Amino acid sequence: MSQTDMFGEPAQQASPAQASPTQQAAELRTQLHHHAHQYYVLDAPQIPDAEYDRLFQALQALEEAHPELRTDDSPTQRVLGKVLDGFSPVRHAVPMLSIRTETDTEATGAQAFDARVRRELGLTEDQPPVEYAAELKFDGLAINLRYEAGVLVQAATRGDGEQGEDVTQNIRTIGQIPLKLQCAEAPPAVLEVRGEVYMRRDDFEALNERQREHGDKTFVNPRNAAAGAVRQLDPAIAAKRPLSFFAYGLGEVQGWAVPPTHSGLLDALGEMGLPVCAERTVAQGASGPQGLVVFHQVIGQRRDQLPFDIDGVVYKVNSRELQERLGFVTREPRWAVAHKYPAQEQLTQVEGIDIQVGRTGKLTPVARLKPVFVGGVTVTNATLHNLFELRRKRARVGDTVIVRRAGDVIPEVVGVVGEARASYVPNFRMPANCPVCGSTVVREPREVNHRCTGGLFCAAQRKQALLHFAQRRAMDIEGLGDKLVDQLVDSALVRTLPDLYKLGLLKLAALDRMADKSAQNIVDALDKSKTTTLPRFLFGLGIRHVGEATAKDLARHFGQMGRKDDEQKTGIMNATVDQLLAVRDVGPVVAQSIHTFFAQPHNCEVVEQLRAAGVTWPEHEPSAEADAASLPLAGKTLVLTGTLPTLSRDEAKAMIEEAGGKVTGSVSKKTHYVIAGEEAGSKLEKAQSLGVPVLDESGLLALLAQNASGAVESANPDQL
Ligand code: D41
Repeated sequence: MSQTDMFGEPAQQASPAQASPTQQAAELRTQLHHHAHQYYVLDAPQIPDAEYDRLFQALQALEEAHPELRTDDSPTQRVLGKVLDGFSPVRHAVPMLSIRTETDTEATGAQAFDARVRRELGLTEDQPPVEYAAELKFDGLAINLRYEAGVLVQAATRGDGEQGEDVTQNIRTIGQIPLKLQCAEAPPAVLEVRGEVYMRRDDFEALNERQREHGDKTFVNPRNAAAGAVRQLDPAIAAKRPLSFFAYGLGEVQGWAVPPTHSGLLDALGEMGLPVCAERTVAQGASGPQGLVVFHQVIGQRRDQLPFDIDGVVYKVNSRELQERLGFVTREPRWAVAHKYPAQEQLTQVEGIDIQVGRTGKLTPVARLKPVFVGGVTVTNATLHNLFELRRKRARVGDTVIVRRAGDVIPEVVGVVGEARASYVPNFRMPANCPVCGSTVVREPREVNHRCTGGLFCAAQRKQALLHFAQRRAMDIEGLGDKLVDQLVDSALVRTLPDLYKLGLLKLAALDRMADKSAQNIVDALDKSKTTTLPRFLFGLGIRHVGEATAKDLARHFGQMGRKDDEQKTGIMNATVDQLLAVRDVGPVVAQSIHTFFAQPHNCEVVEQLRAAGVTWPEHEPSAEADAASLPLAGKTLVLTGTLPTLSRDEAKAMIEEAGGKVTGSVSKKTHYVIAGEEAGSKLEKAQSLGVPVLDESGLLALLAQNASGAVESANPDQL
């Protein structure tokens, strides 16, 4: 919501002519508080931004004309001009406790907590289960908000728990934090709300993007960015850092009947206009702690999809009375525990920066790291992507860096901590020659990547090309992995793809550490791979920009590989750029790349030699019918979720693709249909919230049958 300094006309409906300026100001504030809550907290604005701005400017004009009407809780007073010299200390009325943290990765953490609580309460097995509230553990910084008579008067950091710092000015700039509580009755005389200030991941990305544009320093993660913003001495700068807040507890309270449960407390705080996270649950009944175990698991699976970082979940005894009976030890309540997930970020040292050469010759700088356990695995190296990323992150040998591994993504170096280097470390440079084959390294204009020009002369590219050819989704040569490919290339037994089929038992068995049985398995796998399909073969060739999907499209469109010496000039090998452009989803870059590939005699030679070695695939005549545009699901994007009653996921996917449709992993406004089966999860909810049509299996079959008359007869594109 933009809040400009411009003075506007006071909004008519908000300032009836007979009302006094005091009444007018009060009315405008009420409206503005309400709409700010709708916008920032509920994410459900009821009026356009321009209308909000009009109300805001009307209030500003009124306060300008009558400065005595200005109040601390006025929405005009969020950003105050003064730059601070430092933060004043604040003694907390009630100490800010910390929370006991369990880092064990066992799902049983909740059961251990329950057992401890029951023991401390002196409950025996035959007594009923204790009720628990479970919530997220936000990765931000703890803040105490002090409201007096419903008005925000102070915000302080946790500090050492006894004494923190006064960060009121900066906290006031957070739109989500109400300057005034919404209370049906008289507001509490004193209400201290505790919670976490954090930054959403999208806000963090946008902030870093802005910082980069202005040549300012970027932040390593949302937590650091949030902490920096809260402790920013210039509130005008703090106001530009997009922060958010979630409430999770109380400090001092006077004149308020605190709800008897933690879940009730969070509900009540929500009703007062404070942001509380909806991702929470109450585990009650006989299953008691089991509900917490499930919560921990479910949230753990969805962690990467949340819009903000969390580092665990928190379990709390729900009843206030029991909380009081349990009390605390050494600043940690006995009634709460944080159950952490494996950290997604860890600190470690860069021991070196290596260069990896990929299949297409791309040089990737990779940080060699002191081994560190992160995201559930031990990481020894992490990509730095390219020279520009590396420079941007300022990573050098000897630096302490933050390594992140979220979900299944490749570990990466997020940034460097601290500036001080023990001694001068030269800036990293890309080598002028490929570290593997010595060929010249180039960087094309406007490209960020450096490339080795050695092509298949380069052993690194050869190895990657072989691995690409052998992978499951291509020729599926079982047993031909990293180690074997290294051996085959290093011993010069294999130089080109066709060499693989000349290996034979004797040569394989003669390799180091190769048992006869294993050698036989490889021979069998190679034999088996010879009977393949056109899309697999095409994909396996490793033509730049030709992934699995494009390979399928090409196979469907052309039906045949073709031969260079064919007078008719049919098939993919002979296709002109224009003919290639007629294939669905093939644009100029892809078309050019395919054309260039087959314009190289050595590439055509490879295809011929593979054929000569016995590699075969079924072909068909190119037909207009086979053209994608005429297929029933042409141009449609579908998402599969849950378990379908009769079709496996792969079968359903193949049927959709064969009908010209695309299957993607996530639901968006652009999704045409979601096919939902048993136990469909968040994708189904998302579809419903976006109004994307949802079909079950029979709905899918009906869709496929609709105008299947026009579709290709043979079916699986994989078996063309
Ligand atoms: O999300 C959090 N980081 C979080 C922190 C939470 N959800 N609940 C918390 N509850 C407490 C008690 C039990 C003491 C009210 C906390 C914290 N404390 C906390 N975080 C840092 C210091 C204290």
